[in-house]
Amino acid sequence: MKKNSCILVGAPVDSGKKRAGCLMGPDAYRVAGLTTALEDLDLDVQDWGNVAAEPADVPASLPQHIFEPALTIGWTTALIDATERAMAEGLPVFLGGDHSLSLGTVVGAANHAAKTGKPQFVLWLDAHTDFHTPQTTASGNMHGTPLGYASGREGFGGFPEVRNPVPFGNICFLGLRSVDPDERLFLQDTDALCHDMRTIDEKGIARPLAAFLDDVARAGGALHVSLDVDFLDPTYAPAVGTTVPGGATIREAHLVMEMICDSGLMTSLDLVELNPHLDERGRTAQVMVDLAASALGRRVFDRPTGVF
Ligand code: 6HN
Ligand code: MN
Ligand code: MN
Ligand code: MN
Repeated sequence: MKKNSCILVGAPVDSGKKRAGCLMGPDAYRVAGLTTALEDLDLDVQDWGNVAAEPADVPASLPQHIFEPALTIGWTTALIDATERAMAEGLPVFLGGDHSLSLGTVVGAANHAAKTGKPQFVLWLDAHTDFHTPQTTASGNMHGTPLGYASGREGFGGFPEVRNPVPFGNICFLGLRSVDPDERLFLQDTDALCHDMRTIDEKGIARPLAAFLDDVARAGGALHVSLDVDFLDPTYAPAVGTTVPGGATIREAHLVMEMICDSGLMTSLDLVELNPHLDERGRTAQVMVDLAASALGRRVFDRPTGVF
């Protein structure tokens, strides 16, 4: 029987915010043993190496306070293409890189889903909603904008056209605890599923996630999962520039990954925002590798699915 193919795509994107270091992320995941961890799950693992990007032209319509727009447009173009190519061959795992890489991966995934006639869904595991546009971001950091772009919000002049915007109602957030006023105002008028840490404290993490996975299954959808290091509490995952206290525990994060795996719905995965320069003896890289392994089948014991 042909093994399931998992394709590692390095995306050393560092242009999405001012603090440097995420460009070392792909190598940190490789050094932490991602390939072996996935091969141990009997997957066929192909490492496609790192994607490269060329700076692009920046139109005058893009606000002046945007940081490194030429490079971020270049990355978006390159990653849309890499994502579409990888998804034709297997399940891509994108090794970031800051979260601006998801301008490319989510749009590329949605283009692939459209080709196969499936609706695209997105699970965003993050302290932040990353729903800005170049006009609403106060920081000018494009890592705060990938879902604004992929859902088809206006104002991304110079970036590739979004042919298959992800409907707001197909987006589920888990772990929110830092949402800017403009993002909140916008999202409140949409049907996006916004689960903050209070919801998780009150209901547990399994119930809101199970409900979303049921939606995806019922719709026959493709599921892109984007795991930002700052979804986790900084005590477990210090290697990120945007730490916010009060995040998910290791066990909550593994449960999320295990439920995603049991659902059989995940079609692409981002590992983003790891800044190895801020890590302690590689422990954050290791946590992210372990979480990726859980999402792709690592188990202590097998158990029947559908227990939620
Ligand atoms: N991330 N909302 C803040 C901003 O600058 O727009 C923080 C963004 C964080 C980005 O989570 O990848
Ligand atoms: Mn496919
Ligand atoms: Mn993020
Ligand atoms: Mn974040």
